Amino acid sequence: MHVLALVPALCLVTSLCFVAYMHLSSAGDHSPKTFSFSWGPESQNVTSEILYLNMTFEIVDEKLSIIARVNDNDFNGYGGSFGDWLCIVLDRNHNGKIDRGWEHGDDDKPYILCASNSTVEPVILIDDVNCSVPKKLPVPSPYHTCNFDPQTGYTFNVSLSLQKLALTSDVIHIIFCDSDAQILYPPAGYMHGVYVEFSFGLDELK
Ligand SMILES: [Ca+2]
Ligand SMILES: [Ca+2]
Ligand SMILES: [Ca+2]
Repeated sequence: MHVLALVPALCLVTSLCFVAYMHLSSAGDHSPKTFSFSWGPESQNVTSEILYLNMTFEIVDEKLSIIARVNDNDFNGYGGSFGDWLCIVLDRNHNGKIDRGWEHGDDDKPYILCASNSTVEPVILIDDVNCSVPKKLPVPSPYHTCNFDPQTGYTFNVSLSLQKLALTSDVIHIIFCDSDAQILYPPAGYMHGVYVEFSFGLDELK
């Protein structure tokens, strides 16, 4: 049986306004978990409408499957820059938190997932909304594929080896960068998109 619960957004650290997130799950059968986030038009420039970011987590063939849907209104692939991209940061150094900053920002080795199905390494998570990447061309991504529908926006399909990650914490940090968007200047710094950080409930997927 599906259970729909509206969960107070207490575990989020995003500085921007968002409405809430919903957790849609099936009780006790290890089925996918979906978290839905939204931002009003006044708190993002990705779209002139409400921006939705829906994240679905599932374990498939010993891998962590993440499907991210975001209703950006304009495709931007690689073209002299990185275009639009999704950044996923997991606690890969097993210290129970997402590491940021020039000194420790690569400790958790962020994944940069470009709209053009490419990626680039290494990456530093500088702060909540910004990454530093090397000046080199992106390469085909072994982690994800990305599709764009003009009506509904992006769907990122991500697959990561749980064995390699060996996660002891399920905190996750997500940035969506819309390279077409005008920069916003929230207190956390400048940004072309939005970010969230939350726990996705890894144990409940197993
Ligand atoms: Ca846009
Ligand atoms: Ca875009
Ligand atoms: Ca960490």
